[in-house]
Amino acid sequence: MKRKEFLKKLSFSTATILSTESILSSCMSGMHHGDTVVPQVNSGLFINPLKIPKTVSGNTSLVAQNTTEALMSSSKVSVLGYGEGILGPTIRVKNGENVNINLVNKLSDHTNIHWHGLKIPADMDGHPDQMVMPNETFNYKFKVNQQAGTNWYHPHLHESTAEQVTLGLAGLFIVESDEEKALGLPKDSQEIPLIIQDKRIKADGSINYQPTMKEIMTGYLGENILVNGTSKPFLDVSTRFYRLRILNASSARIYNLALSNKAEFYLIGSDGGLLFQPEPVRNVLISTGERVDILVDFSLAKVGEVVFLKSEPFFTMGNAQGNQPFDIMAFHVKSQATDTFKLPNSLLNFSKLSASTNIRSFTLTMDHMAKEGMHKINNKIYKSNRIDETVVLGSVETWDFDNSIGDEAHPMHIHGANFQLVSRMGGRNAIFPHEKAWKDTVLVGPGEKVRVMIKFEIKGKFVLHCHNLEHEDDGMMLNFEVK
Ligand SMILES: [Cu+2]
Repeated sequence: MKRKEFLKKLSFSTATILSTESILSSCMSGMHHGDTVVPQVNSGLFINPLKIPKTVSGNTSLVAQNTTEALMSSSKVSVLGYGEGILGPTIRVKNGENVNINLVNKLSDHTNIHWHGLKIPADMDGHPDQMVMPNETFNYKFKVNQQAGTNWYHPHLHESTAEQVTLGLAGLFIVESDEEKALGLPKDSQEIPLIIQDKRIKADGSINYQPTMKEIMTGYLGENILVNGTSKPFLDVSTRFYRLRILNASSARIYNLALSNKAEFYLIGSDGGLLFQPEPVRNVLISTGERVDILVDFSLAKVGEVVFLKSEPFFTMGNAQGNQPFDIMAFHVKSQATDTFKLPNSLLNFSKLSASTNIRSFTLTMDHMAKEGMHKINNKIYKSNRIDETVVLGSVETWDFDNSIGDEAHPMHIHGANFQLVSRMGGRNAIFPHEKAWKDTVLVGPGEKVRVMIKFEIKGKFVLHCHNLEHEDDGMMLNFEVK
């Protein structure tokens, strides 16, 4: 059976088994556009002040728990968080610092923390083997040894990562350095973290994470776009430069970020830290797990103007999403300001990897007839006790993520190492400005083969996986060991 026919049959059969509640809530919370879940576009004003997660040091305690949050209205609903309310605090440390974070598991389920983007020892990385059971604690202790950048943390379990992240377990982990400080980038109230997630909302206002069979294939897409756990958010700004540290913590939704006034903005960083130089762009496609650090010059707008951060349509990532524009948040340009900030010509000098000792290829496929796990890497699904690849410590290798025959998007993420892009063949056929820095997650679109060079500096057992969290939970992951 061809995949399209299969999808047609499947969408019919899943429609018949949907519960009354999910039919009701999907009718209430958004539109289904054929097979596509479309974000609500013109449904209400952006009237909720953007929540900003509190900032804590690297010496803290995170309590994973059931908590409440006013998500869609002023009445509080049940969510998950690393403290009071949805999400977790922003952890802010300086490169070289020792981190000591105690995770307390107050959930009824097991959990753990993966420090996405941090290059730390394998036994602290939150491998799916390393579980923290209910009512137990785990002390994450490591030294930060990497350049300044926007990283994040979230649970990393085999088969239930998506649910815990979607219900609220995620937070930012920002690394600072003297080199970065010397650039004088906008800070304090001009440095804004934006954690973007899409959610499906039940009739009672709480989050509905019950992916259908189709969504296990394509990824869970919610109709409501939240930023820092705020629905329809706005932020007051003045006519000056702002630094926005943006994380896509959605399960599967990709955003083509742009400003509603079509103004240029400047990419200054990506997953693994700063770029060589600011890159002026008018849009950036950010897949799940990726971060972009951007500068927006609101002096190009007039006082009284409203500028939206929005997602523009895109047509290169399969059929499930991308064909509608929608607003994400509003910036109210409220006051005039004199800005002394000058955009630097250069940001950070880092060496380009140029020689590797080995090439490995990872073929990404979707086998809808498979008995366990439809999404595969090299025709395998994840097995925790199987080491799929062994890598020599200190080596630089070339890895190909090959989605040439696939028709879905796979944001591929590696733990315990960073990489640099070498090429993208097929599909979009280009390396984009935000991909010109160290990265840990790269979007491999349908028909694309992305080649990266990876430097392996930490020994131990780590995972490579797709960061579409439904794909990951379905088994699109493998182990590699550096020794
Ligand atoms: Cu995937």
